[in-house]
Amino acid sequence: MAKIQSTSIPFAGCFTKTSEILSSIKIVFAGLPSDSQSSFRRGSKRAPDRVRNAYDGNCFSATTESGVDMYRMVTDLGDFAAKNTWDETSDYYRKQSENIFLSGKKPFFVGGDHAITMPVVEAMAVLKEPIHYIHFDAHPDLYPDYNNNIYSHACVCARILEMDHVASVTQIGIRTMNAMQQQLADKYNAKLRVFYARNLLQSLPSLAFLEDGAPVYISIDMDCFDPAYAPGVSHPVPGGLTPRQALNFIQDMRWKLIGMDVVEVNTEIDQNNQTAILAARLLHEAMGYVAKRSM
Ligand SMILES: [Mn+2]
Repeated sequence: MAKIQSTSIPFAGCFTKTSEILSSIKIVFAGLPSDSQSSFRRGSKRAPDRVRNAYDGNCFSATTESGVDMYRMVTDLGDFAAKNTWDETSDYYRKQSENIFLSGKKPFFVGGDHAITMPVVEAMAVLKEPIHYIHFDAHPDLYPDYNNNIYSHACVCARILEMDHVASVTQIGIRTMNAMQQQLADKYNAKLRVFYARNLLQSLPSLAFLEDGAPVYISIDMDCFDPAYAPGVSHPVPGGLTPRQALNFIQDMRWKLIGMDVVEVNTEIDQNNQTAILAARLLHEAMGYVAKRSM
């Protein structure tokens, strides 16, 4: 019997670590494995490596759905290990992100819990232009604080709305709005748009208010999807989006994508790497979008 190939090819063969071609590569990948700000279950800190290896090149092609060959097009920077406290971790993630943005590279991150998005978005102030933040999530993450923690993963959008360089916040897939979070949504109604999952039965909104070429950062909490498609999340909420809707949204974008993260893949409760593979698939498609626009 022939020997079965057992070594995985990380991320469908899109990754490289070769330093001599680093300068020509504008797309970078990094893991932000911190789950200390998760309010309920932990378990997203092992997601970066799971996402790398579950999206195995023995099974998946480096060419995206929309036909962009990403073979060895992405530099894998490895994981930025969490520090002892969230303050230190946040500071570290902000500085690493600032360096990436200042060097003109487009980062694609895998968390970690959703808190990792706060320092990354904060870092975009170095770009000296207003940026637009798109937040895929079941949850509005609009608590002023959660259990006295203002940097909880339940406060991500509350903190991002406070940032002056963020021109708009758009939430897609929401299905857990409550009175306390609605109060904050009302306060920021000039800056915030909320699209509820119950109204998103077909294509996702094209966001006509965002001009062609506008600088956009996308954060995808995997619990935006219906738990049928993404069982490996800490807070599964029935009635969510489909992978098809999100992939089409990415393919049909009209903006300058300056970076993206995928967060809240909980490897402890994922099933057959279904959630990790979907996370990789979304990143792959968005990387292809960036590569195509810069060709
Ligand atoms: Mn969420």
